[in-house]
Amino acid sequence: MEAEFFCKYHRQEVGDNQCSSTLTKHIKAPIDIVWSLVRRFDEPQKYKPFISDCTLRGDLKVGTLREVNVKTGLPATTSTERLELLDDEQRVLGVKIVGGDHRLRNYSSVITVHPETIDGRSGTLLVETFTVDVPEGNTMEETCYFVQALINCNLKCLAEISEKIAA
Ligand code: A9S
Repeated sequence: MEAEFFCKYHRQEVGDNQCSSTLTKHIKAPIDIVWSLVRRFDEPQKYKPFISDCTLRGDLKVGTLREVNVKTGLPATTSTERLELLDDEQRVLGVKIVGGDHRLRNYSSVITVHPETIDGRSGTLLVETFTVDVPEGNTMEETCYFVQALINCNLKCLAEISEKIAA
């Protein structure tokens, strides 16, 4: 991936009391399968294991909000999220969390997907960067660890589902 592409989409302004991290996932499935799942802002439950369902207010365009219902057992029940960017050419998805009964304030995420060859087969490199406020009473490390663990679960499920479709 070119450096300017990375800087354009994955370099986020990080405030003093925020944490930010970039995670990657190598998926043994063609990019079109992976992107077809990632781009569905209206159905995050397709691959996110903690989401039970989602209601979209409007259609798939910048500014549209979704109401996400979270499965029981997590420190949240709902999350309101805004579609910031959906580019099918560059395969970029940008989402901001704007509400909900959780503790992730000013959460912003960008996902980009890139074609690559894995074991001589067409695969996908997924890159996800997030930035979020460190909640009162938590450390930067705790916050980063918590969010990275959740995203890694999402990406593990995304890879499993994509690889099953590709098989
Ligand atoms: O959904 C994502 O892409 C990433 C995260 C970190 C979502 C987290 C979450 O949905 C829970 C899983 C419910 C955890 C929200 C918004 C808050 C949480 O506390």
